[in-house]
Amino acid sequence: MLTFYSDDHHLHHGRCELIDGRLMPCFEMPSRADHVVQRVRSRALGEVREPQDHGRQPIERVHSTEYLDFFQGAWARWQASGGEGDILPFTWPARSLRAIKPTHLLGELGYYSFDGGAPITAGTWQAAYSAAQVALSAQAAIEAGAHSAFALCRPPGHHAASDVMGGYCYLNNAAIAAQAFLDQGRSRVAILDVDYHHGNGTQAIFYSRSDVLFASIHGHPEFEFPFFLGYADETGEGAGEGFNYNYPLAAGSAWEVWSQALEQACQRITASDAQVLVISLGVDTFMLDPISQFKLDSPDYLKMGARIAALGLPTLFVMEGGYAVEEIGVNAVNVLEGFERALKELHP
Ligand code: B3N
Ligand code: ZN
Repeated sequence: MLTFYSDDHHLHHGRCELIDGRLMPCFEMPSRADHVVQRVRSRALGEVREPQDHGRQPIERVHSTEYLDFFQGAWARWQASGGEGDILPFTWPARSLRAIKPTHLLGELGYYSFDGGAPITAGTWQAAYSAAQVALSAQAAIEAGAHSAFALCRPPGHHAASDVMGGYCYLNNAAIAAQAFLDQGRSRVAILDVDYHHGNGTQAIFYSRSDVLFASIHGHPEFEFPFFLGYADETGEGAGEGFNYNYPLAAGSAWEVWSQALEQACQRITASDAQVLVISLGVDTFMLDPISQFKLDSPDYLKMGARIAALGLPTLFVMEGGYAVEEIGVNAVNVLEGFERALKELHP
């Protein structure tokens, strides 16, 4: 399997996030992607390629121009105003306030974010832009005939909506790739989000559309981030009714329970007649993940890959979360190896 990867992700390294009333070093750190690419190389999964630059246009198919302009220009504005350290929002247009866009940089950042978990640093735009190009390059490889590809994106993307950042995410790499498939002639795409957290951004982007089926298996939002989306009764709206499926699970869920939800999601994908599949591949479902509460073990990821392969669709894997840094490479690559092995068994 081809992997697409850019060292540009090192340009983004937030200093801290607020947890339990304390500022802690960010869990979302560069060594995450370093471990994954090392594992890809050590297992000889296939060639690791630099992304091509597809420009801003395919990103603008998912994110608003105003949002992108704000994000791209935020660091320069921050510096010009004498700002020091990462740019972090501290107020949001919640109920009882008006969702109007202020002129102050930090007010505007509150307008364009849903939490304080997406710090903007000097290199965040470039890192996020390159991650989107990684996803687009992997998508292009599939359009050029590859059955599968791995977009080793960092920062992740599935919490980012059209004009909202949050949850370590700025540009929605999986959604950008899915939209590119549609723009290049596919008529139906499925996105399966196996990250521990609900892919609220991806859901929001495609919620009223019938050309993208979105299915997500995640910690129940009653107790887990992002809390305000990801319930089972969110099934799409308007033309998108019946094209959104959430499988919120209890804390402590292990493979036996998790795989039942995977089975249901896979049956929805098969029924949808999707022509191509995008996997939002988070491995924060791992039992030792420091911020999550599922109990998947490393061999389970091989089985996950095998079930995904049985869908028989051209498949783009897009890296999302996973914070057990020592094991993130093994777990992510196990999904890819499980996928490849199953393919060989299905089509020797
Ligand atoms: O949910 C958390 C969180 C939970 C537990 C923690 N411990 C026990 C130290 C720390 C943090 N934080 C909110 C931000 C989570 C963003 C998740 C990003 C992600 O992986 N999305 O898929
Ligand atoms: Zn996650």
